[in-house]
Amino acid sequence: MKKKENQKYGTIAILGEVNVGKSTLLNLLINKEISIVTHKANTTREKVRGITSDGNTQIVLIDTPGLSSPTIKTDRSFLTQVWGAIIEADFFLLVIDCRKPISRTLLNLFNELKASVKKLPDAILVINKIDMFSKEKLLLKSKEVNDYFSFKKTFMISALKGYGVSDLKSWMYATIPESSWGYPKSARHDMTIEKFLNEKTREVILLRIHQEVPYNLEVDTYEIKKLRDGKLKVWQSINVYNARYRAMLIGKSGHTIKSISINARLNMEKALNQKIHLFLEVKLKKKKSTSIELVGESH
Ligand SMILES: Nc1nc2c(ncn2[C@@H]2O[C@H](COP(=O)(O)OP(=O)(O)OP(=O)(O)O)[C@@H](O)[C@H]2O)c(=O)[nH]1
Ligand SMILES: [Mg+2]
Repeated sequence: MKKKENQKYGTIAILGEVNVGKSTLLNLLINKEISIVTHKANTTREKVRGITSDGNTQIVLIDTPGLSSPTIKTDRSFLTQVWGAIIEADFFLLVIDCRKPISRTLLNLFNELKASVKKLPDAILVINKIDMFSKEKLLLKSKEVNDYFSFKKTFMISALKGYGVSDLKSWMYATIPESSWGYPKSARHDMTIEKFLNEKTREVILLRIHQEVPYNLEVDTYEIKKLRDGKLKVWQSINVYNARYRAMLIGKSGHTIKSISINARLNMEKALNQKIHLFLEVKLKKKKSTSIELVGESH
């Protein structure tokens, strides 16, 4: 894209432990639900880029998979994705849940950041979920975390209720460097339509199905057809590697898959603002090593 006068453009990575509200914050900052949110840990599996443009400034926010405790064996690619996002960013937001004590996972992260030989972008601490915590304790929390790692700035917010987010937004817009934009003004994310639709279905599965099943499947949109009347026909498969998981997803008399399909379609219609015909099936695929062996559910 041609360099334009006075344009500001930058990238901000959002990282932190699982379930702290990273995706909720991304959606709030770009004012669109592009990254799926559930009460379960490890909802985000791959980096998601959200884009917001306002006035002369365009910001790319990268949502990353949450870091989890060493007792949870997650895919190594999660870590690679988090570091990739840090390296590519102009600064990064470390989001923490104000109610949680500082964990070994965070201490490990601080040590790795300090030991990095690469020059890293400035770190901003975002203390989230302040709607669930007392004001007095928040100041102590901020001091405690800043004693471990020196953050350039600290914000206290509730991504769910929107508290404190306008301060964070103003700071971001003021801090983004001068540079020409990377995307057209209308761009809101960089996902393909297929990936976007896959995630809408995965969100419903995470909410509907428990235990390890949602972590051991992939949703694949393998065909999309646009009809003359503007409706979209979408064919998706949920690929699983274990016959037991297939049976759980289908449910008695196909009850479960039917309900997943209806809710996924409604989500898609809401997000895209158009009518959709969804054809959803569960496919049993050949064995693949699982990426998550133990997953903690937290609220
Ligand atoms: N009370 C409260 N809940 C919040 C807040 N922000 C997020 N949540 C809730 O926390 C849960 C996790 O939110 P996510 O945005 O999916 O968290 P995440 O950090 O992206 O999680 P992973 O993708 O699993 O790493 C959801 O149930 C959110 O509604 C907040 O400010 N206050
Ligand atoms: Mg997430």
